[in-house]
Amino acid sequence: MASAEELKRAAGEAALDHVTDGMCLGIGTGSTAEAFIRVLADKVQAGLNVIGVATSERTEKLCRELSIPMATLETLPQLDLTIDGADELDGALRLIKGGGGALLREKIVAAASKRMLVIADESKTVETLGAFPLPIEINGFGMVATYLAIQEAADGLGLSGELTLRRTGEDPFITDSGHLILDASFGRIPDPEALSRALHDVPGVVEHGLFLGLAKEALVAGADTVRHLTV
Ligand code: ABF
Repeated sequence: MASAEELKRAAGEAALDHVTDGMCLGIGTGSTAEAFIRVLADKVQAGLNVIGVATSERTEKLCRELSIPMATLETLPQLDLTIDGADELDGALRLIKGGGGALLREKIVAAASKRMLVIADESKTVETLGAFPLPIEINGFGMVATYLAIQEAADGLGLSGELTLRRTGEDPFITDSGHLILDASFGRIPDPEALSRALHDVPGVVEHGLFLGLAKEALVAGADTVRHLTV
């Protein structure tokens, strides 16, 4: 039985087949993305010519430590391909992301890319999104009002559940963009598009972890193979 680390590495290695010389790459956050970064760095050392745009300070730091040439969206506003992990993916390649706290920059980078390729181990595949609590990035001003407005919006869709302020130890977790995250345990989300629209209508919500219509391909590592899913 392959270990989780072996599955992540297998997905990362399979993603390399989609990286061609001269590409401008969006590079994701999380342990699967980091497995990809490490194998990408080996290829760069061997002469592969790419330039990366990071989706978090953590990713930026790792890529620079591994001598992967990096830029920012300011200088590279249109990317060829973003490779990133996910917390959940369904059959339509709708995703829940943000477990790593980087959803805002991840979504901006993915949207600035011609293609988004998700890399994940098979434990991330689900029939219906929602077992993983949905991360919602909020401004933080008037947090209680935002909290109540999110609950009301979800209630309007027949969803309910705990909204938990994400913490690092005792302190609220602060994203790279200076925001807070509420993790919403709504349970099964039968209509992610409707929830996405409802959340975007809540003042104070900066972004959420539903990635809809962004990923058209995924590499899913299982015990003895890496499946290439497309929609
Ligand atoms: C990041 O990767 C996050 O959006 C997502 O939560 C995380 C998945 O992490 P891992 O690959 O470590 O399971 O893109």
